[in-house]
Amino acid sequence: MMGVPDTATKIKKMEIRGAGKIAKAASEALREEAEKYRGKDSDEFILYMKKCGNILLDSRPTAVSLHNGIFLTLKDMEKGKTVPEIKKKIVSNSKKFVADSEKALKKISAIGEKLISDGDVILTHCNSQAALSVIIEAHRKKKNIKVYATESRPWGQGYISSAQLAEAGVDVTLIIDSCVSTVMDEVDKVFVGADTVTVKGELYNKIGTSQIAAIAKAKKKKFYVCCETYKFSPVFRKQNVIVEERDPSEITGTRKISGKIKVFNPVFDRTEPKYIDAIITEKGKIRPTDAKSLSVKTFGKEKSE
Ligand code: RUB
Repeated sequence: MMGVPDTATKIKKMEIRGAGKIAKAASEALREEAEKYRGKDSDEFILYMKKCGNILLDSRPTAVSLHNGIFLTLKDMEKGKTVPEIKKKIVSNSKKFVADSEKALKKISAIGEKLISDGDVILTHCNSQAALSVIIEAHRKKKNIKVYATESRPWGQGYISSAQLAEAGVDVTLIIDSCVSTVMDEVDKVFVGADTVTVKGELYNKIGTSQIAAIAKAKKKKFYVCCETYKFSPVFRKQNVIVEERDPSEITGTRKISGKIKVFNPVFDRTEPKYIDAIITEKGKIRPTDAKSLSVKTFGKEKSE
């Protein structure tokens, strides 16, 4: 277990990455901070835990999972009157959040695999635990599938995905991102994860997702988003989703380029709902137009409208 500052640094540096993993790591870090707190004043403890939550929140801006994971872990802590009571609440919230996340992934894999038929060629982008769990479950059900995994520059998360798929015994082919159009004729279905799904049913996911969705639509291929409901975003209903931009050196690497050249490195992009056939959640398969009602069910009307 790591404390809050270490976890926030690891998230910033992408040593812990992926919307689900950062949310769980943040929740566990808050649990650890709460458990090791030695003060006696409950108001000070609450302030301290809020400060810890804010440190984690600042580590990556786009994935609403991080916000929701922190919110659900610190939820109702004010109802505790003493430090031990507050600690108990935070610890049980965190355990519940992590356990629910794991259960959600299992449900998503069970629901999603039904969308995969024997003989399907699938394309996935970046490295999503939710999307891979669906694909691996279909393979486990003995469906004969072939997967294209995009490299996902600049970080190369596709190397992680292809290794995980190969390890599970799936027939996987790694491609560069600009090869998507070339293979799309052969592809039947695209499965990707989510960092945020807004109440309008827009998807924020790894940069390049929206291009893949547009190509899939143009070639009449199915485009599915696999995501736990804690990636639905009541917080971004009024403010726009902040798309993280990272250091240009992540793109240029060791290449020397002229100082006159600007480099733009946004990490995520927005896919319009019209490109999405369905969003697979632990509460079922929904259309993007149902994102608002699912958000209301999950987070309450006041937060989601
Ligand atoms: C990861 C990414 C993933 C989503 C969903 O980006 O875009 O598709 O986070 O992943 P990064 P999961 O590597 O920059 O964090 O389904 O595992 O939550």
